[in-house]
Amino acid sequence: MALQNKYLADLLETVKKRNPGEPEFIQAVTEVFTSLEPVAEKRPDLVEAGVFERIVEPERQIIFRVPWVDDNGVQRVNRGFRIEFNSAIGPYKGGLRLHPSVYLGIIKFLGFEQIFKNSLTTLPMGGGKGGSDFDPKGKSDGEVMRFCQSFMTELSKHIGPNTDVPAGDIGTGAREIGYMFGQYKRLRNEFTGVLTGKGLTFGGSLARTEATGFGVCYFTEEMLKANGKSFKGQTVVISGSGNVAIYATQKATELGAKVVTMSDSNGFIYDENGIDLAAVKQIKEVERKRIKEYLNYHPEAVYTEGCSNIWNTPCDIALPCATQNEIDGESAKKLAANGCYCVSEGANMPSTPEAIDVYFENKMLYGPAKAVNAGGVAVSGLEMSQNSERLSWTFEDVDSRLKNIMVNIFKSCDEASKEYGLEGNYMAGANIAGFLKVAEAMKAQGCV
Ligand code: NDP
Ligand code: 2IT
Repeated sequence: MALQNKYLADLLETVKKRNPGEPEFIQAVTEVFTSLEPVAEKRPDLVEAGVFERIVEPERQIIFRVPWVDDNGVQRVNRGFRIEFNSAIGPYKGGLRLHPSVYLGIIKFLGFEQIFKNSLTTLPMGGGKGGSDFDPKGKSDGEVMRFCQSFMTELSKHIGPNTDVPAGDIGTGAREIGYMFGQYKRLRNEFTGVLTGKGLTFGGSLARTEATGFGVCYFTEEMLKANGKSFKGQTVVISGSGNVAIYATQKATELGAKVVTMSDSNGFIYDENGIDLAAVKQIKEVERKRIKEYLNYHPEAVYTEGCSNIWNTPCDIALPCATQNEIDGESAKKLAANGCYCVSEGANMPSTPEAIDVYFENKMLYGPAKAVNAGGVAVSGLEMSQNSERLSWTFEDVDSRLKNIMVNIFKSCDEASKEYGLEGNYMAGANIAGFLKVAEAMKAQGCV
């Protein structure tokens, strides 16, 4: 649907012209602008302060060469990125994605989303994102280490505990963060909380590993509760089998649901008895193998090659936890036709605009990524606090703060949706609530 507000429609055209060949970034801006139309009408002061123009332009974009030597002595070159998008409410904060599909448009969409997500957490964090087109899959530990050291050699010039604090994302887990932290410490001769998602022996926070997936379920449970439902007894389809998917599966199961699928980029497994998470953890976290291996543990389960048919699986609730645009309009229609009444997003922007239209047409409960998956960065914020005071909190303490934050994020989305006459549209609620805090800060700080 075209934008009705002329000011935002014209600005979107400018954004499209200024950022050619970046469809994911344009998709993210279009969605946010669609939600912000009533805000632009109601708040001419923010229009006058140039907040909309400034918020779509990254404060700084860093692109750099990452040379490294593979195990055969061959020189390799990847491209590194860090987009420092917005520092109105705190130091730039956001993950690093290592995946062959990474290019400027992916990092910019993720950095843009991160601004609003971080604002929703209520913690003082600006928005940023980075990464590289390096593919950790099939690389030895030594190769991953040499890549991470080279990547950090350049990145270290731009980040710092009060400037920009990266973390994990697709392809970047505890191993990669450890290598990067070691290199930063060596280069700068300082031990600071410059990265989050660190190992527990050197400043990491308990519950950071679980945070995104647990947070997905805390938000979703709250959304279900507000609509007279709960996870109890529900059949859940989860995509992905990485950090977010694994801990979403664990928490959904603890809350009484039966999770019947998980996937990787090759295909998906269906286990009608409910996923055996110990087997998945062994395959993915320990052995770094493919999800197909699940059949070695459970021959009665079914493996299907390819990812998209996962959305044909009948379910009550779908939690996409793999990657952007993994649910298109057709997949969304299949979900709806098979009785799915709730889609809540663990991955960043997993639904295409057409899929989102289908959710609304079918009156499904829709939890948007920037609210639903904010638990990861929220606990990153708590890791920063612990590093600053040189203390570590217990698992229970961090987990209960996480839960509290997720409950409040749902509340903010719900209230903003009601205030703007869009009750039940949590996408609009998340975009509006996330935007307003950043916008007020940008206005107060003047034209910077
Ligand atoms: P991981 O690297 O741990 O896992 C990613 C999972 O998604 C893997 O199963 C992977 O399969 C699959 N996947 C990745 N890319 C594709 C693709 N192009 N097509 C199909 N499947 C794919 O990453 P995370 O679990 O950390 O991240 C998952 C999502 O959650 C991402 O969108 C990320 O941005 C988002 N997110 C992550 C947070 C975090 O704290 N880690 C916080 C908030 C959001 P394969 O192994 O075959 O590549
Ligand atoms: O998308 C995300 O929010 C993340 N990958 C986590 C970012 C962080 O800084 O913990």
